[in-house]
Amino acid sequence: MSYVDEIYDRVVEQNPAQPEFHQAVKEVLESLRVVIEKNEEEFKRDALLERLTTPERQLLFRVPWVDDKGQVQVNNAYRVQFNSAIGPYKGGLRLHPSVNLGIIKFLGFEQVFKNSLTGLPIGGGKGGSDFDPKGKSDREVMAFCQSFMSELFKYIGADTDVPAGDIGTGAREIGFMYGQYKRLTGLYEGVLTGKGLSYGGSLARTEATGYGLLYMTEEMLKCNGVDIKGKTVAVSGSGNVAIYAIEKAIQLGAKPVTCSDSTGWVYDPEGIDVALLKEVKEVNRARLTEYAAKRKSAEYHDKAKEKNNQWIIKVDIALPCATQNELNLDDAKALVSNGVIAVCEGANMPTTLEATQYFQKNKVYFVPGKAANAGGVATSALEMSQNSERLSWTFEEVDSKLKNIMVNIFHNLDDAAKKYGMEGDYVAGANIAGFLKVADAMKAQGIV
Ligand code: NDP
Ligand code: 2IT
Repeated sequence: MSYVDEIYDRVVEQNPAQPEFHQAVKEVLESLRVVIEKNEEEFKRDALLERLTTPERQLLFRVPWVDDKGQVQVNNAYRVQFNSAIGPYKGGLRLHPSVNLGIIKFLGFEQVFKNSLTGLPIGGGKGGSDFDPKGKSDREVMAFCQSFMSELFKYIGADTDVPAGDIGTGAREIGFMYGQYKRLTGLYEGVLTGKGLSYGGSLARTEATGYGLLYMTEEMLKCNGVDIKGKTVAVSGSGNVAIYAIEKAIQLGAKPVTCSDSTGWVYDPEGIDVALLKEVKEVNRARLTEYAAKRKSAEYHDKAKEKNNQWIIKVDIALPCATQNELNLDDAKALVSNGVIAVCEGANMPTTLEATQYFQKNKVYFVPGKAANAGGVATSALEMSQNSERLSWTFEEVDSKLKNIMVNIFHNLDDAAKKYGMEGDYVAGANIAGFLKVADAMKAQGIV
């Protein structure tokens, strides 16, 4: 059995009931096969793949907090410090009822390669809890965040591990967590990113993941002779990533016509009204029914009543920006039969392995999340730089650095795919380019 296959079996055996983690490892290992097989003996002797697929440290802790009725609630929380070969652990905190150790491990594993691709000195980590901020009062969210940080603060720091936002963790949650970290440690340091502008946040971090996704999509299409202008776009999700993907798509002359949340989706043939979407989601924290009620051209589809989702709409470009495995083989078939040109992942692993392979077989340009959504963490690293030098850069400065980073990532993965004889396979290109830097740093640092 080859070393790559041996490692995949080992991961499945040692991490039972963690299907998302297995899936993320499988995708990466398949891409790395060509690289590993060239030098299998050395990689095997150094147990490089065992170390790469085993987190350096995994923290599991309970988070007790008191709800508005005086009832004590207890949530499970996690921080997986996956790999620090190229910099301090860096990655978001997810707050969603579906969170478990396997989900956090898949996200942490992906983050290692993503952060490497940015070209910036950040290692990979991820954390979160099964706490659901939806429907909670601000006081309840604060109680949770303070209790969560009362445990987490022992393990993080501006030079060791720097968490940030992810699903369910936005500016409000980061603010409460930052306040508690400062209170407990007395340190005013860049221990979290995605902070508010009044206390060390970076301009353009809010927009960065969505904008970066569009910079990547534009560059990838341009290199394949396609102009993004005038193209129709299906977006899923209506959170931080989706909103700013829609905003930048409009700025680039494309037309986003869908968005979604966990209860329904909207088809708006006139093009999504991004100002209205921000009001509904960012200000009112409401459902998309409110968007549809205020917008004549919008059709609302209730997920509980219909089997279909937004991927049945005929579009040129699909940008899944909600959550993992939200685009399956049937969805891929619908998109391909409607002539989709490109799929770029705003979320982490939103496309199943079968759907990804179907796109690639049908010559759809496909850019995986670890490259396409890297603008968020890259701008987090720019926030860390600004915090270290105690300065803040203008919006234009951060945005232009973000754009350069996304264009560079595309060329790095494109070149890696070509170098290993897989031209146009951006999944392989991203995994290989991300891996090579981490592997080199791990080798140089000895057996640790
Ligand atoms: P938000 O919490 O801001 O938004 C998430 C969106 O996805 C909401 O519209 C939410 O709907 C929907 N959603 C979440 N879970 C599910 C589910 N199980 N089924 C259906 N819909 C769901 O999160 P973000 O926009 O920050 O994150 C979206 C994705 O992008 C995630 O995969 C995240 O890991 C990834 N990402 C985020 C980055 C960032 O900087 N924020 C950076 C890189 C990647 P509802 O409100 O109804 O729950
Ligand atoms: O998945 C991701 O890259 C994020 N949620 C952002 C991480 C970060 O540290 O900004």
